Formats: sequence, structure tokens, C-alpha cells
Amino acid sequence: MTVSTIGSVLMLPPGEEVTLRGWVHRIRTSGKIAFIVLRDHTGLLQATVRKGGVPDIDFNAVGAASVESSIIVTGIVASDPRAPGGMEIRCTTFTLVGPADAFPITEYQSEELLLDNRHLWVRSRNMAAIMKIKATMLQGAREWLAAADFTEVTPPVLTQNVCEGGTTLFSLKYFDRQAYLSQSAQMYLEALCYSLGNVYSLTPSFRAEKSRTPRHLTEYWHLELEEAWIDNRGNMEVQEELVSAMVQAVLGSRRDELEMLGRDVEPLKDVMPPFPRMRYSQVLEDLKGRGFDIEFGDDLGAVEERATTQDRTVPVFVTNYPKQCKAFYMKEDADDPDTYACADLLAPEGYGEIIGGSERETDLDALLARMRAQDISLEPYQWYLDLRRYGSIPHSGFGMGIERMVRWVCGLEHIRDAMPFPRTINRIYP
Ligand code: NSS
Repeated sequence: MTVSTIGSVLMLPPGEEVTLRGWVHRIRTSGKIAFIVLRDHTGLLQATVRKGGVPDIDFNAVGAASVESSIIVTGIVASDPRAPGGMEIRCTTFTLVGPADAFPITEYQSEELLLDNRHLWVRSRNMAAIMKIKATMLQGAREWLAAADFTEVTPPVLTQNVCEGGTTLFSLKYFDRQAYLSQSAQMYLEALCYSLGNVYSLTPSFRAEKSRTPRHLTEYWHLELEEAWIDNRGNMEVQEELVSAMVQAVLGSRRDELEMLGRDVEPLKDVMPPFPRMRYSQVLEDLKGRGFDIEFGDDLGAVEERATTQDRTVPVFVTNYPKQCKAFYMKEDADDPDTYACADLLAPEGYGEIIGGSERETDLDALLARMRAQDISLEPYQWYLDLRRYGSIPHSGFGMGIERMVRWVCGLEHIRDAMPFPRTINRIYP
């Protein structure tokens, strides 16, 4: 038995015989005929089952089918202007594979119910579209990275190191020691770029975010790059190329999915290098001019980032953040020593930060002084400090939040829909 997919059947001329497997999306039966809308991973297609058109035993089985039952049908492709898509298959056999209890998700449901039933809601066409777009973005990233001679590496997720500050750490007992779930693979990537040149990793990162926001998860997918012999300027060039390649990959093969999500594709077409660059101090002046109460040293939050990006269609780099709002490992900008040679990349249309990156501090004494000032215990970092003791080189890198990217590209209100099984402060089931 050769099994077709709905997507391939929609290309066939009438008269062909096909077999399809899938789930009942909708079903309507009268005594003599059943209209089934069948779903598989490629789309929807109407299948009609007539009494007398299939063996009696098959027709009886149709009576036991309901929404989300799994079925196999064989039939003849026919055009039918009344059917969705203008085609249907007229069944010659019908097999009920897995009957379904009354499906808990009906048309209008609360967000909470959909989250409680996420294991079933992932079958929805919108969720499937988002997951396909995400897969295409990751594939686009990997293709770009391979062509640019980056080597994929596999850093650990259990660690003793705090990369992005103690307030969002998940700690755990590691036998008789204290350990953490990784916030970032950066330090390990720094070690590996001395061995392999440009490297990247795709890992889960963990942040114990204690507030409910539409852009924070407690577990997210983190694409991190580390580049040997590259300064922060070169680092930004890598970012704009990579981000553009990911967006263009989606425009290349996922237009239908974007349309299904109601995403306006026009602004995405503008996403091509180079992206504009603004210094933090410029952004600050601009925000003050618009009445924001903000001082040098304050980090930019969701509100400030939205104001900075809502009228743009292309991402914007914000460079030279003040030292007090960024991490200890960044390199001081020699021309502007109150700031670091760093950049956040903010997505347009109000979405805000998708990447955080910087050149890394290579001076051992500068690094030690900052760590001491921040009361960071040096012992678990001796290996990291060794990187400055044995053949230190200039290097830079960044981390991209994959779900932040997906949220922007798909135009999602909430980041949780960029994850099949999102983890947030009040959600770890299912
Ligand atoms: O904290 S970051 O800004 N930077 C780092 O972790 C660096 N150590 C990365 C590096 O240089 N290798 O996080 C990077 C990105 C940030 O821009 C967001 O896009 C994403 O990670 N991010 C998150 N996404 C979803 N949920 C949460 N809570 C989250 N936190 C950061």
C-alpha cells in the first residue's frame, strides 16, 4: 500500500486512486453519506464515504468515528467545487485506526484550557504552522552557519558557572555540590573557539524569570556563536547576515504558514543587511525627547525597546550600553570607557531584543577586578580565567533567543506560542 499525503494529492488529476492516513478534523454524517475533513501534516482534504461505496463493515466503522479519530481511507480523487480546496476523495475503503473520546478542545476556548491541553492543541493548524516556521528558521541558520565555516559544538547544560547574573538562576544539587542549569553556553564556546575557530551551539537555556511577560520563558532555545579574532563590529556583521538568512528562508518556503497566521509578510521582505546601528546614548536622548523618565545606566526594558522599534521594519543594533547594565565578561570600549563594546539586536515592529552580544574582555586583571567588585567567587571560574592565561586572543560572540525570533517572524502576541510545551513561572504541565 503506497500512502500519499494530502499535499501531494491536491496536485493530482481527478480519477487517481490514493490512500491517505490522518485524523478527522470535522465529520458530518447522514444515514447514507459521511463528509469527513481529513487532516494530515500537510493539510486538509474532504473525504466522502457513501453507503454502498465501501464495504458495509467499513461504513459501520464511520459511525464510530469522531473528531480526532485516526483513520485510513482509500479512494478516487475527484473535483468538487463545494469541497474546501475544490477537491475531495470518494472513498472505496475506510478504516478506523484509533477512535477518539469527546475532544476537549472545541472552537472557542480559554487560553488556560488550551495550555492545559497543549499535548492536543499542538495538532492545531496554527501551532503546526508555527512549528514548521521554527524548523525552517533553524534549518536556515544551520545552512548559513555551515557555509560560513562555523563548527557546531555541544556544551554542557549542567554547570557551576553563572553567566548572566544570579537573580534568574535555577540551582540544583549535583550529588554533594551546588550546580545550575545553564543560562548560556558562552564560556564553553569561548574555550572551544581557541580549538576550532568559529563555533556555535544550539542548547536549551534556563532563566528563573519570576514575572509574567509576553517575551520571557524559563526554558528557551539559545543559538550562540563565538568568533575567534573578531571584534564587536565583525560580530554585528555576522548577526545581520544570520538573521537575514533565517528570515529569508521563511519567506522562501513558508509563505502559506505565515498567511495562515495572518502575518503581514511585507515588512519581513525588508530584512536584509546592513541593519542600522545606534549607540545606547542616542537611544536614551531619543527616549527622553519622547518623555521617558530614563537615566544613563538604566537598562532598556520592553517598553523602551517597543518605543525604539515600533516604527521600523528592519532590526536595529543598540551598541555601547553602560557597564552597570551588562555582564562582567564584556570588553570595555577603549574610546568610550563607561561603556562596553557590545550590542543588543532589537527586532522591529515593537518586538525588541532578540540577540545579546559583545566582544569579550581578554585582559585578565580587568576581568578579575570586575569579578571581585561583583562578589563573584573566583574558584568555579579558574578554567575560564585560564583562557586569558594561555594564548588569549580577541574574540566576540552572541546569543539569539530562538523563540524571540519566532515570535517576531510569526507576529505572535506571546512567546509561549513559539514553544510546543512552554515553560513559564506558572506552567510546567504538560
Ligand atoms: O542574556 S542574554 O542577553 N546574553 C547571553 O546570554 C550571552 N551570554 C549570550 C552569548 O553571548 N553567548 O541572552 C541572549 C538572548 C536574548 O537576547 C534573548 O533573545 C534570549 O537570549 N533570552 C530569552 N528568551 C526567552 N526567554 C528568556 N527568559 C530569555 N532570556 C534571554
